[in-house]
Amino acid sequence: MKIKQATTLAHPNIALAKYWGKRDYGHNLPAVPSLSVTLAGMTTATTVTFDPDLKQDQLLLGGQQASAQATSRVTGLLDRVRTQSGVTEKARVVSANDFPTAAGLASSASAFAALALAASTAAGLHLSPEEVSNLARLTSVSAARSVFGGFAELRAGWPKDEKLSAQQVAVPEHLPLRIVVAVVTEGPKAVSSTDGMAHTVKTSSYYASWVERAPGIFGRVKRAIADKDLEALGVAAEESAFAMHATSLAATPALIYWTGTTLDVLAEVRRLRAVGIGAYATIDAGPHVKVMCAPEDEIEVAKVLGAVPGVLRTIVTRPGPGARVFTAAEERNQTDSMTYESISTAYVTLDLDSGDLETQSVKS
Ligand code: 2P0
Repeated sequence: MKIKQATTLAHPNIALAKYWGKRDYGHNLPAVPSLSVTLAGMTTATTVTFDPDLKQDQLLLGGQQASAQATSRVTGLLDRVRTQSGVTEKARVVSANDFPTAAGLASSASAFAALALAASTAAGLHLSPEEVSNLARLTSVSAARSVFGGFAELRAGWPKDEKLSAQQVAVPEHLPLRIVVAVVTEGPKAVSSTDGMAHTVKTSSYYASWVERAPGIFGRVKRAIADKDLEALGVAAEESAFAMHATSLAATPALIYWTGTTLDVLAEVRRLRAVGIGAYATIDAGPHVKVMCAPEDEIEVAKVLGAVPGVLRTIVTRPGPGARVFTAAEERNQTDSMTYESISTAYVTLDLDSGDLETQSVKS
């Protein structure tokens, strides 16, 4: 009997035009369009095995049994795959990140993009990338974008939408771009993205204005990418991030994802611009600052940000590939993100090492 198993790789993404807030039509639909860049160099690897001996779905994250809450989110996606494929077995899901879990940079985006592709492949479904993206989105909106490499957009949802998938707008090589991540805290954030945006939708008096303004900013981000215009992209991406955080700050009680170090890094980014270096900041639902710049400025930007008191370290990333089924031969050819050896090591350590489950699935 053929074993129903697949292993996949996926990367986190950073939204340049942010998604924040869901429609209330059901189906986990975003209220605003978003556009992101999928990152090379940080990888989630996930294996799904449908096993007739299992009584319930099992989830191992970073080598440890996951919480009931995390497992139930995964079961939601697996149930959709079982319904569509006719597979009835429960599944064992083993997932690990090759980036430090304690950095608070792990992402539900790479986790659910990898899971959607692995589960559907293991079940024998031959889904298109758009179908995988839709499957991932139903569990985590940002994951829809990580199915695609380079730059990917996801439009806002509308009342009749049951299916909604991201699509690629440009390949990774389209725009020479570096993103320097200034890591400012360890560990998971206090309020998850899902809870934070629900609270914002419910209580923020600025939410309506965010929903009205976001499509215009999205349009400018998209145009700047098409034009390969880093300055226009950076300015629009900063506006998107600040508008998203403004709507959260206006929630009751206020939702504040920043720390003092976040503001210190933002001041440094402005100082860099004042001396002629094209550096632009974006911040997700957490305190870390992600700074876009041209490849020739990455060393200087990383040096300056790394010297800000409170910054624990910097990580330099660039646009990377989308989710894909893991094959040893494919990985040996890959030079930019990660090596076959390092992924193999991640696998070997899965059963032996322990890791913090919750931080693995929390988006920074
Ligand atoms: C984004 N974020 O566009 C925005 C910017 C965080 C800030 O998408 O509830 O994990 O699973 O759909 O996708 C994080 O939220 O939330 C997110 P759910 P998700 O990347």
